[in-house]
Amino acid sequence: MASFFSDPWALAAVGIAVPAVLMGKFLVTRFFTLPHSEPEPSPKRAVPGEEDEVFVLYQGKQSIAGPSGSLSIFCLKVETFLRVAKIPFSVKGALPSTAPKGKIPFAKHGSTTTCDSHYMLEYLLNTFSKEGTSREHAESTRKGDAAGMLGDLALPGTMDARQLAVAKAIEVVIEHRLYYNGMMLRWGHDDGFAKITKIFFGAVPAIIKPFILRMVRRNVWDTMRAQGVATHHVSDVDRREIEDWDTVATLFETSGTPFLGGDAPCPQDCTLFAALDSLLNTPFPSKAKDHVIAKHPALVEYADAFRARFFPDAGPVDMAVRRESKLVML
Ligand SMILES: N[C@@H](CCC(=O)N[C@@H](CS)C(=O)NCC(=O)O)C(=O)O
Repeated sequence: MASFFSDPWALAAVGIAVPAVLMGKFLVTRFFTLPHSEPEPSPKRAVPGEEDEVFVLYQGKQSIAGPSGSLSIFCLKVETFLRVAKIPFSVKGALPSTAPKGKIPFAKHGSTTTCDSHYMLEYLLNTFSKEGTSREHAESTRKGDAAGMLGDLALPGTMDARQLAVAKAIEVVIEHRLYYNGMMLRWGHDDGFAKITKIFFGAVPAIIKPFILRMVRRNVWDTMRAQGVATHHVSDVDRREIEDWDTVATLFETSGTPFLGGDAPCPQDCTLFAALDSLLNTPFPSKAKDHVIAKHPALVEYADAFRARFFPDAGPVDMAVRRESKLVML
């Protein structure tokens, strides 16, 4: 044994072999294996007896009332829904790395965990609305709600098929197209990323900051590449974003009602509000922001009125942030 530790060739061989094996294992896991656990189905409603527990929403620390505004449209969508539906809730800060499925928001309600804003809203509707699957509980606790309503929310069952289809189509445009354009603006381009660095990584110690920044930005870049947006020049991304907002505006304006849900907001109004607030009231200038402000005043008025009604604690819109525009990139 003594001779092994005194033999420089043996030590060098171990010094090379151990990192090589670890690196090989990492590469095989990272690039050649699929996650083998089958995802569990989303819970559809509260466990009986747990409906009265407080619903806890885990989301990013940047809140609509904070200096940088609502940075995650998915988190803001769920918080908006809870406020509109008047469901008691509390909020806790979380990072994607601590989330059960690697993304925020997620939620805990009694012994039940829900991930993904879509399935959270489904769970909340089933648990709390009179029309939901937890009817007995809802009827006993939400007597004050008018028929077809949950708090101030119009339930999907009150909407006609076309109205509901329009609302859902708008949500798809927002979550699967516009969201990624915003991501490119914030994480892909250097000006946006400089702001993201200040907002998210201000507290990271300087010595490890460059590595953390590169690692996280690289991860986000992989997502944007897989989705496709990162393969395009900024001018192409901008043009498509503007087209998408025009589509949303046309569908909204031609509906002839104050909300997608008619006279009251429906679940997809929460998504539309979140996307507009995130576009208009965060410090990330873009051509699409300028375009919406100039060409679609009805959308801007809708977002501002929604904010004033359901987020009075967020205070008035910061017009300096609203006016900050025409970022020149690349
Ligand atoms: N479909 C999900 C999307 C959630 C999502 O993409 N969240 C982002 C923050 S806005 C996230 O956690 N990203 C981390 C990652 O993808 O690694 C939902 O509706 O909740």
